[in-house]
Formats: sequence, structure tokens, C-alpha cells
Amino acid sequence: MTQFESTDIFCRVIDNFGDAGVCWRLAWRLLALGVKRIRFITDHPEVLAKLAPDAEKLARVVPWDSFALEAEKPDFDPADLVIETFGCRLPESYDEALARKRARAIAAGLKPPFYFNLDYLSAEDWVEESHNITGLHPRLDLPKLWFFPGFTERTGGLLIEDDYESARQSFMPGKKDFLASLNADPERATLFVFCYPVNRVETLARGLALSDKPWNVLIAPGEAGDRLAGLLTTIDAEGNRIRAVRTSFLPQTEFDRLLWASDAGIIRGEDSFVRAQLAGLPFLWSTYPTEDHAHRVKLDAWLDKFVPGLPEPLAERYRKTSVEWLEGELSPEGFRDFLEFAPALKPSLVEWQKKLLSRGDLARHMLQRARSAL
Ligand code: TRH
Repeated sequence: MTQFESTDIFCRVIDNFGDAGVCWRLAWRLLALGVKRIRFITDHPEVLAKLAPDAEKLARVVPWDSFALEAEKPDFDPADLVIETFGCRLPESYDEALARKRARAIAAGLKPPFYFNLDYLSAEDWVEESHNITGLHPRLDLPKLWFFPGFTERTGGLLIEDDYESARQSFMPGKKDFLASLNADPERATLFVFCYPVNRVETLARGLALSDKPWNVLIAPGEAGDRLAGLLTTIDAEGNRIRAVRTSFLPQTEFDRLLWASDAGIIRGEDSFVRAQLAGLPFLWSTYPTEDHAHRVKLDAWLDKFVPGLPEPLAERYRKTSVEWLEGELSPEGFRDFLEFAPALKPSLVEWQKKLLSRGDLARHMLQRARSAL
């Protein structure tokens, strides 16, 4: 049980689905841990509606601008637990109302509201130094705690449902039926592809054509998927060796099935990257592309943590393939090789998954941290 009666989660969508995807997964986890009354304040409710068509049943979804106006009213009551995500900067009116609520609670000897900024995921070392640090507001008496997801004990961990592993295991006996329901061939190996337009899907198409076994390719919606599907039709219109399956955009609660049903994957961003690791899926990671090339730094930092768990020469091969894929330098032969060595990654991925599960859930860590300050 929690001592927090109400929670406000603030989510600005920069682009794509990851911002809302992570925020909604957090909301969902907090509800599962007993948090009551979530307001989900977002500037793009339509993105959330795609990820979670039933969001309104679980939380009050409020458009950002109208909420900022609501927060100006004298009787406005901010939540007990407040979560800014990815440094999205809350409306000034809200911060002011929150500072007033805090002052009143302290004056009355009551617990003040707790205020987080939950940041992006990165495996970079500096994250440990910045995690769990309180920042001060430039003008108001309003401390805010910086919380970082991550892969090590000195970070907040990842969002993981308590029954994640049992849900995965109960799905597995029905895996073939699921593939058949997508119109994939249940007897083939399956590749899942979810990447950015900048990634060279041509390499995937040509590499698949070089493989000596037949594949299903589950292609997530988007520009890169459109291109890949077109290329695969040119290479194998009948689907004899490569069966291309365009998946519809599934609700987030069903997204894992695509990963569980696959033998290898191309995944992207933050949330699908985490889910692929929990699934123990051999993957190449398309980090979110940025002009300053931070995407390469992110990939290297994660490889530095994961790759030492792999035996040689697999470790070197996986690192090289991952980097070449991200940099657009992977050859079709290199991708064909990845498809071949992907199963050999599995034991290390299972160990890695166990480590992540044992680190425990980010939402639980946030609640524990907030409660310990009460
Ligand atoms: O959509 P993304 O590219 O999001 C990115 C990253 O989060 C990045 O860090 C951030 O800076 C940028 O957005 C703005 O990839 P990501 O993080 O994997 O999010 C995709 C979400 O969409 C994830 O929650 C899974 C979900 N999803 C579904 O629910 N159904 C689907 O069918 C598919 C393909 C995805």
C-alpha cells in the first residue's frame, strides 16, 4: 500500500512513441503497486490513445494546456506524488501551487508532496553520479529528485511487472498460434523489425535474401517498415523464403508478444529496447538518432555493460555488428551472419535478463524512495 493518495505524471511527446510509452508504462506500474488517482498530463493525448486505447479507464488523461490553466485556480490541488518526465518542465502555475501545498503541509507538521524528475535511460557511467540527487528550484522552496532508470544497482532499474516472467512463460505454448494469427508461418524462424527511417533496411532485406533458411519478418508500422516491406516484395513476391508480415500498431499491453514470438529483432528507442532485453531476444539496437551523435555514445555504453558477459569470439562479433548496423555500415553478409549467430547470444541474454529482473522494478524503487522521505 502507498501513503500517496494522488499522482500527477507529466508527459511531453518529443516525437514517436517512446516518451508516452515510458510514461504510460510507469502509470500502469504505479497503479499495480497500489497508487490511486493518477492524472496523466500530456501535450499529445492522441499518442497515448494509440498506445493505450483504454487509458481513460485507468487514469484521468488531461491535455497539457487546459491543465496549466486549471492549475492557476486558487482551489487547485496538486498531487501528493508528482512526476515530471524527461525534464519536460511543468507549467509555472503548477510549480507554484505545489510549493504552496508543500509549505502548508510543513507548517501543519504533515507530509509534503514528493516531486520527481524521471530521466531518459542510458547505460553511461555518469548516470550513477546523477541518480537520486535533489535539485532546487531557482525561485521556490520546491526540491525535486532526479531519478534515472538504468542497468546497475546504483540506478533506479527498469520498469518491470511483478508477473513479467510468468506472463512470458504462459504465452510461449501459444506462440505458434499467435504467429499463425498474424499470417506468419509458425514453423519458420521469425525476425521482428522496428527501426527508424535513417536505418538501412536495405541491408536487412539483402541479408535475409542471403540466409539459407526461410524467415518470417514481422514489420512494425512506420516509414522504415514501409520501405522494408517494399524491398522484400521485390526480392520474394511469393513469400517463399521471406514472408513479410505487416503488423498493425498493437496496444502496448500486447507489444511484448511480437518480441516473445520472435527469434531475432531489430529494435529501437528506449522502451522497445528494454522490452527486448526482458524478453531475452537477440537484437540489434537502433538508438534514437541525434545530430550530436549521442546515439553512438548510448550504444557503446550499453555494449560495454552487456558484451563482457558474452564469450569470445561472439563478444567481438556482436559488438562489431551492433556498431556497424547503427552506423549504416553493416553489409548484407554481416546481417546474414547476425541471423546465424543470434541463437548463440541466447544464454548470455538469459543471464542478463535475470540480472535485470533481480535489480527490480523502477516504479517500486521510486515509491520506496518517495516513502522514505515522508
Ligand atoms: O517510438 P520510439 O522511437 O521512441 C523514442 C525513444 O523513446 C527515444 O528515447 C526518445 O527520445 C524518442 O522516442 C523521442 O521507440 P520506443 O522507445 O521503443 O517506444 C515505442 C513504444 O511503442 C513502446 O512503448 C512500444 C510501443 N509499441 C506498441 O505499443 N505497439 C506497437 O505495435 C509498436 C510497434 C510499438
